[in-house]
Amino acid sequence: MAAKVSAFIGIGANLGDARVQVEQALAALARLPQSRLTAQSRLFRTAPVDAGGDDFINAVARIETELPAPALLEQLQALELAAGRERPFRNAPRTLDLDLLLYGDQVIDTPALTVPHPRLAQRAFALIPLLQIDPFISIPGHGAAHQFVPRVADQAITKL
Ligand code: A4P
Ligand code: MG
Repeated sequence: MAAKVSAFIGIGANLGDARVQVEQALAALARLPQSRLTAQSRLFRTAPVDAGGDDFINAVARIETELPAPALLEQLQALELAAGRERPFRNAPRTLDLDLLLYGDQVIDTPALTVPHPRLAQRAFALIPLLQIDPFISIPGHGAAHQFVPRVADQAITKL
């Protein structure tokens, strides 16, 4: 049996009924193979960062998984597709965006996958829900995640 890894997944949506999309994504994450949903943040309304369109609904989920990171990314992309995600241009409004934020304490740098997510520490919409689940979580290579909060203090985020 493969070792279990604790992985954090960032969920975002700002097209269609974003709140429903995020809630359905949480339910879908709970059904991933070889995985168990062990924590979920509240839902947050956030102003777009480096993106246009409406406000986003964001959340973070923690799963315990036996899936290797590339297989987990494939599962996340299949869920995005099932939610009707289209990619007309980078950072376009999206029905559902699932990002692998952290995969245990692993550092992964391949063409398809960068973990920790390279923009995690700069974005309130990922950092704040992550810290709600685990205030003492570390970002491998960067140290305690909470130290980055003051740097994102200008980004609008409210709890639903
Ligand atoms: N990829 C590499 N590493 C990862 C990873 N750790 N997790 C690759 C997920 N994917 C990863 O992703 C493009 C490619 O990144 C994938 O094919 C995968 O192999 P994408 O989801 O198609 O493109 P994207 O989402 O437009 O780009 P990206 O880089 O995910 O954008 P960001 O940086 O995640 O930003 N503002 C608010 N308020 N809330 C948001 O949720 N999201 C974005 C997206 C911008 N502004 C936002 C929000
Ligand atoms: Mg993405």
